[in-house]
Amino acid sequence: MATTLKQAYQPLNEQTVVELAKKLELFTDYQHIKVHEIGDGNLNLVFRLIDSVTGKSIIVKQALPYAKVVGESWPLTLDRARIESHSLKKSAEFAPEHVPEVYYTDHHLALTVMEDLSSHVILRKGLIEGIQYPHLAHHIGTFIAKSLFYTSDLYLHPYEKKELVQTFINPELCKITEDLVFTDPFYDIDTNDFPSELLDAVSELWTDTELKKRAAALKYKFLTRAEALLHGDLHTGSIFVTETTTKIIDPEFAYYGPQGFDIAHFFANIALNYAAQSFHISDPLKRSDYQGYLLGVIKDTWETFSDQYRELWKKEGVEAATKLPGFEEEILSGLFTDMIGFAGCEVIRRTIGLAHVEDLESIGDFNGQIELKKRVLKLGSDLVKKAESIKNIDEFITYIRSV
Ligand code: SR1
Ligand code: MG
Repeated sequence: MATTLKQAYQPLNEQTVVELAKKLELFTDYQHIKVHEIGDGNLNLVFRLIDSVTGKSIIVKQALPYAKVVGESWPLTLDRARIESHSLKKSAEFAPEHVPEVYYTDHHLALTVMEDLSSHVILRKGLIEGIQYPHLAHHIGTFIAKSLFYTSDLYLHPYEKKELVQTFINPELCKITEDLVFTDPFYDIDTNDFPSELLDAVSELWTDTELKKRAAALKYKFLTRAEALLHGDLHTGSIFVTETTTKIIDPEFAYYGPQGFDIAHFFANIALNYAAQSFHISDPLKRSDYQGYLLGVIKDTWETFSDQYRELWKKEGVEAATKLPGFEEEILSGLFTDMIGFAGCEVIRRTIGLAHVEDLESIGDFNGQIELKKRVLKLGSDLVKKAESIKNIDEFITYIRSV
């Protein structure tokens, strides 16, 4: 494969991406190459190239200089492609089975050539269809434990850790989260998006000073705590699954932040699916079985995560503090409390903020959807305000069950 293109940035299309593949010698023959733009996210172009004779396929992902979800009026740094490829490569050092392999990156063109995961489906879609993934909890718990531990001061030399903090300085993408997750949903700001039928419920949030203070405190942690390298946007649309494999994709929001953030976003999105299943599955027995599965995913993910984190701490911790008896429990308990609050913010913003989730939006019964969203907002608000008093994963699950 050629090593550098030295080309100025321009957005690719289905023709120019083949030219690029030729220059990079990604295939040996181009007669039977088929190309499709398959990006359905908010921000990027994603091309799938396949040789229809050999079956070999690859993904070329390119950042656009604006947020696709809004349009060219919202400019957005191309540097996120660098962040994404660095993050995928970092994760491949300790969890290669859970990320797509990166074949090539070009920071000028803001692109990454990577493994095609078309044999997988986006977890959010699978969950909406009511499919169970038996290894999901174990895989996500493992991935998060390793990501947090191996990129933290517990394991790295402080110089190495600070170098990584620098590599992953990601101000523009962090600002999106700071605004869309922690600020806008709590104020009357025009990025918010909800039907007028929700105005009373939303106004209650906007006038709840305690809620706003708690959300501000969580935002402050997001702004200031460089604890470990995060994915930064670990919702169920950032996870590819099959029955046996789990791949985490799209880490363009990666940065050094508070440890409870990623697991919170995973749990919040599972909780949103749990809520939506009251409408997606009409048979009460099947519904209760599936909702039980979802709560089991939350419990098993937390248990896998905390067990593995403790194990890594014990066996591979190098920082002096890792030798202090009981200190890991203090850190885990703080992480747990942060996690509850972050999950509450994510639940709220996915209901009334700029970026919604298909789980809720695909509910056909409009009045039912509105009533459910009111309960979801109450859940989010409770989680943010009562984070300190929720002491373990079973209590967290009890809150979700009440939605
Ligand atoms: C303008 S980006 C909107 C949302 O999409 C991404 O996936 C992040 O979740 C972001 O908040
Ligand atoms: Mg994404």
